[in-house]
Amino acid sequence: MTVKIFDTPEVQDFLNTVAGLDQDSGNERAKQILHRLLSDLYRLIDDYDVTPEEFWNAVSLLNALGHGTQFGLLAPGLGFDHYLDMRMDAQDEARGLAGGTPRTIEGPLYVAGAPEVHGRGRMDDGRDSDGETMWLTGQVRDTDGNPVAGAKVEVWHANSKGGYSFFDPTQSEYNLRRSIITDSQGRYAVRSIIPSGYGCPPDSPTQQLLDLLGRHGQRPAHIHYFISAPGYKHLTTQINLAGDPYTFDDFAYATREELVVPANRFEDQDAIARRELDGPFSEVTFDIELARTDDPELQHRHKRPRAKEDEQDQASQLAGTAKV
Ligand code: MBD
Ligand code: FE
Repeated sequence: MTVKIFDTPEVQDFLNTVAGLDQDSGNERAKQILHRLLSDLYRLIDDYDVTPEEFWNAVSLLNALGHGTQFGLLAPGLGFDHYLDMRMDAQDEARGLAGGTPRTIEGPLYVAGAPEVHGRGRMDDGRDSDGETMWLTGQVRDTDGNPVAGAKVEVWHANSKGGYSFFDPTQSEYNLRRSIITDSQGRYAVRSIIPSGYGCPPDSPTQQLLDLLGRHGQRPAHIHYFISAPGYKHLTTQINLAGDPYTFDDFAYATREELVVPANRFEDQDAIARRELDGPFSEVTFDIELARTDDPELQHRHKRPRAKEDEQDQASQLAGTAKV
């Protein structure tokens, strides 16, 4: 039998109590947001006649999502990361700060403190025998086309199995993670390996929920970027390699037309010899345009919990250097 109790004074009073609205201490914004969130969920339980069994199954799923980085994985799958991007795009538009290379989501797998290289360097440790050599190059420019020398280009990507160092204990520390400072022409060039796409672990709680929605948990091959320089808006973005079956079917909704980049394969002996390699390689070129801003807030990535970020902050404070 269906009953409706949400709109009764008892339930409304109860919600006020649960959200601490009758308490002097606590955080006012937290109370307002929790009150709204709980109200919406209580109403949903009433409207959909959610059974105790369904409710406790959901609790069990939430418990499972508490392990590892599972909630960080489900969040992009449910579109939250992309939705926050859409809001930041709209805010930039309203502030007159649109323009430049588009942003797209950071994802849950950044690790702070990667080794820094100037202009050129190598990102892979040479131990991934299935990884095809990739030269990743590009130029950072402002929206008028002038090169930005000394920009910081942080790059991180998966190996040939779709795994990221730090989260995948089989890889060496900071494998496929570098912070590159652009040269006098604003250029960067790193040798690495072509990444594979990522798939949510099939037995993970994230995939369980996606299964309920009839959705896959696959991402195309992609490469993450943070780009920053004094006087410019910090950019969080990624490129998606063209031709991947998931390039336009990303479970994390990070693909944008302007961010799809081909990997050009070279097989001729001359090109291979010129690069001092012993087999075919691919070239990926990604030029980046930064928008200007004088607002120091917008020149840095937004705060969020990130692997090793607090340690880095502490280390740079101890060294007496400016916190970035
Ligand atoms: C990834 O590599 C990623 O970038 C995102 C957003 C989610 C899962 C794995
Ligand atoms: Fe990723």
